[in-house]
Amino acid sequence: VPQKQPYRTWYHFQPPKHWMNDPNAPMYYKGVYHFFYQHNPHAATFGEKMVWAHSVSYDLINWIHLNHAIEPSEPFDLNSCWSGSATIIPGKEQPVILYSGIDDKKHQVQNIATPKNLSDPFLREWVKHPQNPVMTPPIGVEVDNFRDPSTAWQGKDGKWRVVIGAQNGDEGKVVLYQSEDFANWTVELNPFFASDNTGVCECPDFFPVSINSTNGVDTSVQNQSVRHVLKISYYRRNQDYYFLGKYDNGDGNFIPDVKFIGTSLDLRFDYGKFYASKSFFDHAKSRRILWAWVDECDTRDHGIEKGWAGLQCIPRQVWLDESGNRLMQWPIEEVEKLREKQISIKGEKLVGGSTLEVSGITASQADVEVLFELPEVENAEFLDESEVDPHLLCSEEYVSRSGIIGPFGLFALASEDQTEHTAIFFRIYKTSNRYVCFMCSDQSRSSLRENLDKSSYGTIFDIDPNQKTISLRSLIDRSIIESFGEKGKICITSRVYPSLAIDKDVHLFAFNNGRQSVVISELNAWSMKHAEFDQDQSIYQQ
Ligand code: DQQ
Repeated sequence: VPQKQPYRTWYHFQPPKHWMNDPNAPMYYKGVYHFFYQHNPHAATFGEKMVWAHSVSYDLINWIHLNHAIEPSEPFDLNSCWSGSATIIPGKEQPVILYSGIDDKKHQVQNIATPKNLSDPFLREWVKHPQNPVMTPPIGVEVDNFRDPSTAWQGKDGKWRVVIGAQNGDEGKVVLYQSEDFANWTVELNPFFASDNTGVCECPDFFPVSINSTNGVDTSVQNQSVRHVLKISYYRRNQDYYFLGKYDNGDGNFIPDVKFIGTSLDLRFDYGKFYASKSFFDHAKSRRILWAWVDECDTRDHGIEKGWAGLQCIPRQVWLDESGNRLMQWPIEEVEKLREKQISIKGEKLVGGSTLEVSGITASQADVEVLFELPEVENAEFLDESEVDPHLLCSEEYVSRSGIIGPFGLFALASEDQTEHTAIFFRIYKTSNRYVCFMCSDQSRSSLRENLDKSSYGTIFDIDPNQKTISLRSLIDRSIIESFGEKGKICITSRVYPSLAIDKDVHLFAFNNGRQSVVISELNAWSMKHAEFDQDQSIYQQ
């Protein structure tokens, strides 16, 4: 792995080297957080013999890497150990992993693995169940599109249920299995969820959220004070979507509030680079926590050259907002332990066309929170939504082109003269019947380097006609920026590879390209320290 590593992160989870993709079986067990992930131990590219790598932590920020937990070894997983989830069996207090195997016939089957030694606090060794595979592709599902078992939940009837991602022709499916003993599973013939011409549903996640608390609830909770979330990774769109709805295992099915429509109005955890996400219930702190794979936006060859590929987002707490119609996310509070050297700016006016440098922190690894005061929103420019695709409004020419209220926000990972910068910004419009705000992350000027994916991300959300402020938080870490608008109502994660804005040459600016002034009511920024990544002494050299 080359010495010069301008893009490796200081505080985001990544393996010592080579390729990482999906989060697998994240869980909390007896005081230890476990994180497993899809890993190619031989190269910085997705491989033919994927393994489950394994790390443990006491705070979800500092990690100890262990030996791989599950590797191809049997006819039912000889050609790879693909994604899956953990379920803590009550009573026995034993974690059980369900994972997808690519078997010796290249079919996708579901297997069980359990800890070899429950008194090992790190659960270093896992053994495969003698009855594997416990699920093989059912009728109506393609044998190479049947994968990614979720965490299981127990219905009021005591039976276990689990959902699996699948495809049948153009139809994406989420298939439901049931079991009395967690070893013998039977398929439900009608799909738990289906969506036309979306392609395969990957990494389904199904969990309850409380309607009157930001606390998480255990996966099996079913009562009047929860709603349910079904999340799906759509392979064809390379994006994660979620549906809120009603579920009662009595009548068996999940009834989503709305259907998938394929526009920016669909609900997504994150409107940027964010895939294969998976949640778990952290009962130590009563939190629902979400992990997601953040892939690279540079070329395969550059991944090979730099010797690694793939990050995870900072784990996020997830809860239902007051409206009950969307989820909120926020970086776990533990990440704030890395903050040092705080600077504050208060009551600073940003007139149209101005930028203000946020100096005094290491802008290459930073945590910045801003509260912007808005001018009267009825002065906003008019938007005819029927005329323009919201995504276009986040594209390059809109950042430079001034509006009335916005674009305003941050230039992150910026070079001193701003020839390189990633713009994270808001822009307010009024439409025929309401006021809306765009939140965008525009990577088009993030780097002078070529052959990078510099597409812009963004989405639109309603605001109150007398809205006075808008907040933004960005976690900046050398080649990843995770942005949270309106306290986590809208999240956008981006990957950038600056050629000038590296380490001490990185700057951070607040900017306002709108004709109307906005005020930085309060801005707090911190340098972020390294998180600790150690190797367990029992690890064999890969
Ligand atoms: N990645 C895994 C699959 C899953 C896909 C293989 C999603 O199990 O469907 O690494 O990124």
